[in-house]
Amino acid sequence: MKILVNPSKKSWKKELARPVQKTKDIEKIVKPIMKKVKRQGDKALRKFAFEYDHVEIESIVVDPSEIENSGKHVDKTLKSAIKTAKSNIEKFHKLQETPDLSTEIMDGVTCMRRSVAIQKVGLYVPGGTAPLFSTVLMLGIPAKLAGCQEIVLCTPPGPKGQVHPAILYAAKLIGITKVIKAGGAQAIAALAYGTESVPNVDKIFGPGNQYVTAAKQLAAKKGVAIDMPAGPSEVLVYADKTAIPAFVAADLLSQAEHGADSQVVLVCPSETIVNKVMEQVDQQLKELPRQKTAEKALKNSLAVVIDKMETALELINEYAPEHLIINVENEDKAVAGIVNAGSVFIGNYTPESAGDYASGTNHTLPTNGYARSFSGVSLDSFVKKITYQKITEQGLKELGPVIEVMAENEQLMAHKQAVSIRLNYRKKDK
Ligand code: HSO
Ligand code: ZN
Repeated sequence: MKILVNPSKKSWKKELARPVQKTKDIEKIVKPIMKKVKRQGDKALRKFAFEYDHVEIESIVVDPSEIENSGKHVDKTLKSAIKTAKSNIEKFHKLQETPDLSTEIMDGVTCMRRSVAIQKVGLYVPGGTAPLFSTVLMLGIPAKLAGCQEIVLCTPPGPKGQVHPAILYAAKLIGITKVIKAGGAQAIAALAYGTESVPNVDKIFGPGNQYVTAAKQLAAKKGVAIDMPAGPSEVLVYADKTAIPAFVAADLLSQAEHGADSQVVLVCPSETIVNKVMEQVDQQLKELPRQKTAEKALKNSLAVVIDKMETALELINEYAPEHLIINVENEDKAVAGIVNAGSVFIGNYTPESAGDYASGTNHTLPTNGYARSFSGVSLDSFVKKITYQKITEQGLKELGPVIEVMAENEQLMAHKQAVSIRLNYRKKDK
């Protein structure tokens, strides 16, 4: 990890740049995959499962009985943990429901707004070495709460052509019945275009590697909505002398182990604290099964010494981390000063893993600086808001002249006429 001491503001952008992603090269690989799925449907999915996942798959769709019986293959303590996490995530996301709005704006002019579920959604859940069953909860729970009619879950098949039982178990608890054995860009293509077995959807959610992300972006160009442009995981820890170095190191490593392209940043008011944390990082790293991955991520990472809190907050806001851990004495002041972050974790006893799994907040968050303008996934991501209005004859008498004069000045006479014809209707009759 590189260490910077009071770097000049001018240098922040360059020093804090995320590892570059070569999107052009990736698109070149992803486009033909998507085209093939569009043309050949399930046949292409089977072919890609063989090519990329090295398994022969007869049925792309997981048999419902397999979902139903998945609990038999999941350890008891894990099942109970998943249930607790589910209940917490449900509680927090249920709270996010927005009430329908209705108000009489002027006499006889009523405006309303209602949240309506996006009808068909596709959830992508990464598999492979780390089957992210937690992501099933993070996406499936708000989708169900929102009332989405069709929920399709895609996840790559494991070495025996099976889906990890914990993924199926989480799906079962939520009530997801359609699970598709497909991963990578081909899964996104199936959700975007539809195949014989996979219904096409209105919006695609979920994290994934660079191929999945590129495919989602291509799908977005074709008019399918996506949750956000996801990138590699990141965490920024802001720690002072009140932070416990071993805890800080563990938090940095928890994101570093996600992938070689992940980035972690440590911001401290003094170099002494940085050194203490680094010592802990070295020590804890040795014990990690994913040591190699974490080591690579640490190469892209840095520690920044900034003595003044105001300046530190300015840097954090400019970086706009996906996850921000605040471990400083005056935490209230620091929290209040944050305007750009995906999710904030406050105090010594709030590890980022809590939000990844079980506290209740969502772990699908904006990376790569998108936290400046994007929110993480929430119940809102699964609904759209429809507005309604009802104007009475008397109401239009009031409001009509306002519309008429505005339309006239925009020189849109048909717009004006749509009002005038109504205002004059009775007069003519009489
Ligand atoms: N930190 C990841 C989510 C995750 N971590 C899933 C563990 N499992 C992205 O926010
Ligand atoms: Zn994580």
